[in-house]
Amino acid sequence: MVEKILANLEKSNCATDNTFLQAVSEVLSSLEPIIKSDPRYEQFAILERLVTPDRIIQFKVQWLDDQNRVRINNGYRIQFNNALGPYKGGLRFHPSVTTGVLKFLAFEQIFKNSLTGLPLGGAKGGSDFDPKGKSDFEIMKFCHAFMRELHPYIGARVDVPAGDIGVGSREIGYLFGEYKHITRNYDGVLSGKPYAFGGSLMRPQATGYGAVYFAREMLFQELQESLEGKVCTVSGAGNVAIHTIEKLQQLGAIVVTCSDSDGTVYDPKGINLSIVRELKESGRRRSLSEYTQWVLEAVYTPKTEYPENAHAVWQIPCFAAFPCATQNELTFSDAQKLIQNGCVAVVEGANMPTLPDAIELLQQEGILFAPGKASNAGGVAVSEFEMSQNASMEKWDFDKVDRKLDELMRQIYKRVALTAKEYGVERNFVDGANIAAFKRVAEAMLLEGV
Ligand code: NDP
Ligand code: 2IT
Repeated sequence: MVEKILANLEKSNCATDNTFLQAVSEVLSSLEPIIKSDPRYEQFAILERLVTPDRIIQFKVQWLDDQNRVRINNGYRIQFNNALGPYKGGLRFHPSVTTGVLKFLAFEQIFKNSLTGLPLGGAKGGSDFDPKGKSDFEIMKFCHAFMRELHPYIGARVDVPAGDIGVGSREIGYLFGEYKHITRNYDGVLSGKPYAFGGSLMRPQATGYGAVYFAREMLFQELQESLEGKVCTVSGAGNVAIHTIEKLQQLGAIVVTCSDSDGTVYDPKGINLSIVRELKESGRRRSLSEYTQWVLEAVYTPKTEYPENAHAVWQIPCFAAFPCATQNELTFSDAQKLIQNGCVAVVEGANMPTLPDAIELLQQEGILFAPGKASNAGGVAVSEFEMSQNASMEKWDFDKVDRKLDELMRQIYKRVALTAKEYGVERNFVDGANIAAFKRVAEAMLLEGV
């Protein structure tokens, strides 16, 4: 049955949708053993319905740049599945955004949100707009134009977008400003808002901190190991990477790498996060190559030096690796290098950063592999905490949110590990995550009817 669904999907989706097909294929192969266990799955076409988005909204975004020239971008929102709650998922602003990429992200989001145990459906959206090199005023004008088109489709109980690549609290602030202006409705229609008006404490930190909480629990339960004193490698230099590094350092780990779209920094003494923040959080994103101006012993490797499908970050020996940049950034040869260098765990902060053959190899070699839909779910979980605070007009303190996040990440680990064990694939956290997430969504779909 799984093969038939995949074949149909390949026919009905275009060639550029390969990341979507990659995500679906991974999930369906995990589900193969359980699909026969309940005849209702086939009878009510649960799989076919699950791989088909509820709707794909596409719109034109037209805006004026600082020279008053007219600019046009494509905008999207993909509402994939709302069996468990309002559609929920981030917005990505990056030139590589297409419906294919957003379909993969929205599809993954259904399962991630299910794993949190919270009432959230799955969605994703964004634009091929490139925020790099744009002035603050241009970002504001673009966000306002984007929301002018998006606003009819979202709502606090309908669909609640948040941030992703290229979208942080500044962009969410501008998007909210326009939403309020048009609708005169001051509700929690977006999460990841600035703390000054409706945002939750800890949302900026949540994805990275959550990934480290997941790693800590997994390492303790599986290997009775801690992160203290251990060398870790992190890719990316954005929201998720920065907060992953921050929490790892707080727990006593030595993080020796970070990277951006142009290259990788290796700092054997440990990454100086204030420098990374200075380069990456000051509005316009500067290149990490500037890091070596401050730290002379650090080595910067431009991306172009790694032509053979290998990435500089994963060549560095480490105890645990945290891919936190983007999809398909950890390849088979990277996995070989990690294994050769004695790495014991790979924990995904990004969405689908590891290629399927690399995952298979890591698992075969007994490396603990935490899939993003489990280990990076802390971000969307704290988004839901923000929705709760907005709905009840409350403000929770930092410690409360942090405690709840830590507890939730431990629960996700437990759910995933126990499910894997229950289905005879112990320590296969990919299958554990896909099966546990699927069962919750499928049950809701069955109870709600066709
Ligand atoms: P940011 O925009 O803050 O940072 C993204 C980082 O990845 C930057 O360092 C960027 O480099 C690099 N990057 C982006 N695209 C590419 C590319 N095509 N090739 C190489 N490097 C690239 O995004 P986030 O940190 O928010 O997101 C990172 C990952 O985490 C994504 O996969 C996202 O989907 C996922 N995620 C994010 C969550 C969140 O709450 N923000 C929640 C869960 C998952 P440069 O600086 O050069 O642009
Ligand atoms: O991939 C993700 O989980 C996110 N970008 C965050 C989604 C959210 O709604 O907070």
